Formats: sequence, C-alpha cells, structure tokens
Amino acid sequence: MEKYQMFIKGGWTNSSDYEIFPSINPFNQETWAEIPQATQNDADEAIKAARDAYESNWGKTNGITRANLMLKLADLIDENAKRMAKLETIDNGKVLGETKGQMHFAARNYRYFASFADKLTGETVPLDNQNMFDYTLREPIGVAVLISAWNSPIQTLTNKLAPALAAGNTVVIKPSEYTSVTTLELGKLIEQAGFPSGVVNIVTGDGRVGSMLTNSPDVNKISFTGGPVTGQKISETASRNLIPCTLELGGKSPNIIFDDANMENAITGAIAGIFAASGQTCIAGSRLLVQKTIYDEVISALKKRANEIRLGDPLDANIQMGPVANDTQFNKILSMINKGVEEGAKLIAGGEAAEEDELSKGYFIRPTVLADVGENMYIAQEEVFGPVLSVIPFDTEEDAIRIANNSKYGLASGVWTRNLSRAHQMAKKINAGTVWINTYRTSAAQATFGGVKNSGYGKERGIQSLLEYTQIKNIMIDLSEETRDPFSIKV
Ligand code: TXE
Repeated sequence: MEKYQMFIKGGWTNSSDYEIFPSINPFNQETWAEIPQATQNDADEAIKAARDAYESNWGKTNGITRANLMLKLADLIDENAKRMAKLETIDNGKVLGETKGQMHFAARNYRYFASFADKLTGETVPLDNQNMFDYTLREPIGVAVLISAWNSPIQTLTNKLAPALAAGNTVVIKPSEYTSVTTLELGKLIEQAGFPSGVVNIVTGDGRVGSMLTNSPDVNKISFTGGPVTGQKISETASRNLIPCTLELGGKSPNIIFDDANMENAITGAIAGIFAASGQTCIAGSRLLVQKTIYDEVISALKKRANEIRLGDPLDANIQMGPVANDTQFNKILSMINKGVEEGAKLIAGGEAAEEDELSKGYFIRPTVLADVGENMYIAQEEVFGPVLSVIPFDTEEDAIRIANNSKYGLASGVWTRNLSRAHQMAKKINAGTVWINTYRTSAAQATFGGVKNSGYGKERGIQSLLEYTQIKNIMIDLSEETRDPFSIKV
C-alpha cells in the first residue's frame, strides 16, 4: 500500500486530523494507495502559503527565473514519464500508451509556457494629449486555485499550472479524489526542480476540500475541470467573490462524416474519438453524424472495428481499452446505454459490461455503438463520458450543421470531407471551441482549447490561456508639470 502526503509550504504533511481515503485501481477494485483528506485548516494553510510566496518572492521573480524552473520541471517529467504513466494507469485505468504520451505532452506544455515567462510585456499607449504618457503592465493575478479531474489528471492540471506559473502566480492544487497520486508525484518533481516554498501547494480530498479552497476570500482566480453541476457551483462562488474563473466542463461533441471523406481515415477518427481512453474525455466525439448515402457502409465498419478492440489490463502494451475509472461511472454508463435502447436506438456493438474471467474484477464496458439515434434523444443530448457512440444519420450540409449545433454543449467537433470549401463553411458554422478537419482528438500546446455554451468558458493551452492568468494595469503620467484646474478633466 502506497501512503501519500500533501504538499504544503514546501513540506510533506498528513491531514491535520489524520483522516485518509483510499485510491482504488479500477482494473481490479483493489485499494492501492492512501490519500489524506484535507481539513479546513489544511486548506487555509495552503492558501496562506501560496499568498506568502506570492507576496514575498514569486510574484516579483523575473521571467527567466521562472522559465528555468519550468524547464527543469519539464526535464524531470520526461525522465520520470514511464514511472508516472504507470502510476496514472493504475489509478484511472487508461492504457499505458496514452498515459505515457500525456506525460511527455505535459513536459512539452511546461516548455511552451516557459518560453513566454520573460515575454509578458505591456504596451505604450499613445494619447491625444502629447504631454501625457500612458503605458500598461501585464501582471500576474495572485493566488490561483486549480481543481482537476480524474480522466487525465496530469494533463488537465498542466493546462492550468503551466500558464499560471509562467505568468508569476502561485497556486493551490486539488486533484480529483479518484486520482490524486500522480499530482502528488508531480509535487515531488516540483520540489526537486527547486521551486520556492509555497509557490505550488497540493491538498487532497473530495469536493468538500475543493469547496473550502474556492470559497476562500484570499483567492484571486479559479480554474476548474470537471462536470457541469460542480462547474455551476464554482462559477457562483467566483461571482460572489468577484474573481475570474475558467471552466472546462465536457461536451457532447459532433464528429461529422460526409460521403466525400477519406473513409478509412474517417472511421479511424470516429473510433479514436469515442473509444480512446474508454470514451472518458471531455472532447469525445460521442455523436457521430453520418451522411445517409454512406450510412450502411459506416455502420458495418463501426461494428467490425468496435468488436475488434482489445480490452484488458491497461498496463499491457497490447491492450487498446482499459476499464472505466470508477464504479459511479461504470453504473452511470450502463444505465445510459439502457436508456438509449429503450428510447429506440439500435444496438450495433457492445451495450454491456465485459465479464470474461480476466476482466470480471474491473469496471469494463464493451465498446458500444448505438445506431439510428434521434438527435433529440437523451443519449444524443447528455454526456455519457464512456465508450458509447451515438450514430445519427443526416441528409445535407445544412442538416449536419443544425444537428451538430442542437446541443447544450459546445466543446469540440470534427468534420471529415475532401471538399475544401465545405470544410471551411462547416468550421465557421459549428458552434464549438474546437473544429477538427480530417483529424480528431489531436492537441498541441500552442492550440487554444476551451468550450462555449455549457462546456464552460475561458481558454486552456495557447497564448490565450497564458493571458487569462494575467491582468493589465494602466499607468498614466503627466509630463507637463502644469498645475491643473481641479474641476476640469484633463484629456
Ligand atoms: O466531476 P466533479 P465527477 C463529467 C462527466 C462525469 C461528470 C461527473 O460527465 O460523469 O462530470 O464527474 C471537485 N467545489 N466530467 O463527479 O464532481 C472534485 O473533487 C469545488 C467531465 O468526477 O465535477 C474533483 O476534483 N470542487 C470532465 C473535480 O471537482 C469540487 C472531467 C471534478 O469533480 C466540488 C470529469 C465543489 N463543490 C468529469 N465538488 C471534463 N471536463 O473533462 C467536486 N469538486
């Protein structure tokens, strides 16, 4: 049994009342790690440590100091990627190839944001009055609370932590209670890289701990990845405390195949979009819109490909799909599949838990394809967050756009076509934060990411996300030394 401690003010500590909770391996339901459940006192200590570090040193460091520390951290993540990936796979059931890729992707993101740390400049602003000099400073916001989810613990955290640190903020992190281990391991690398005490603090526990942190009056920014219900609560708290917040809340993304697409690539994109990571990604292409002229062909290809997916121990390099992350998800996904079938969707593949001997202890759900799904059905509207694809037929480009936008979410989307003008038209008309053309589920540190509508607001990755961890101060100087009339405005 691994026993973990929290990282507060540069030191490792138990919960102040020694309460712990188990981390469970979804492949075999065994408790494999013990994690501290933070108290209000621990949460307050972490916020105070972040505040002190911000006021005393980090907020005033120069950019190159921050960049060098971040580059060191990136090297350490790369060096430890194999070990970290294994821990993440044990914790959340994602296949090793994916978690390893995510560790290197995280390192790439720290490097990308490090390169901006000494380039956050303000502007000089020309005014009408030549005797006035105006300029801006781009400053950090202060103490940021970063709350992450279980599906991609290090990646969802990196989307927040890398820009926050590059811009000069200090942070308190709370990982998901289902997957705290790799975040605490990252804390060890942060310590090893030499970040000053209190710049990064990690407290663990369930949603109550998240709420203690977000409700603190001494927090200046919140960034959250998780479900819409929690997102709403966090947004309310942020608005009560009048602080900015970034919300990344998932989606019901349309992946659209036209009859002029490269069919092999489109089917592969559809499979990757929904079955990679067992469908537990916010960007999952969970609604597959297929032009009627190729509908039967696509359905039979999907059936074949879904049934060929290899389920098993996510630590085995030959396995393509691991278990879903926890019992709540397992039960939720199965009940949503049943609801889809009850509503009239046609079950083409999967639709049940996998119960072979070697899988029986894990939360395995077979890759599921539901065909003839109506665009307004529950299964077409609600996020499953599991390996369940809803296939919806369409006639024309206009139909595809209408169906794609018929969702409360707007995170991502995909379009498969060889028609260039159609591709650009679709990109303009789809109401989502990301449109992939002839690709799906590809990401880059440079490519800004973040949804509209119920998928949340604010951006992650790319320069835009960095700017969201800064604020602008305007400075105006009178160069004239003239004595002014106190009752007139000088312009
Ligand atoms: O998320 P929660 P859950 C979706 C997915 C899933 C559903 C619920 O559909 O089925 O959300 O997942 C912390 N104040 N996504 O229950 O509860 C919590 O401890 C502050 C999409 O896991 O939103 C955890 O660290 N924090 C998503 C984090 O919030 C609180 C990824 C997320 O937990 C809190 C995950 C509170 N009141 C789930 N309550 C995506 N966008 O990719 C909980 N938390």
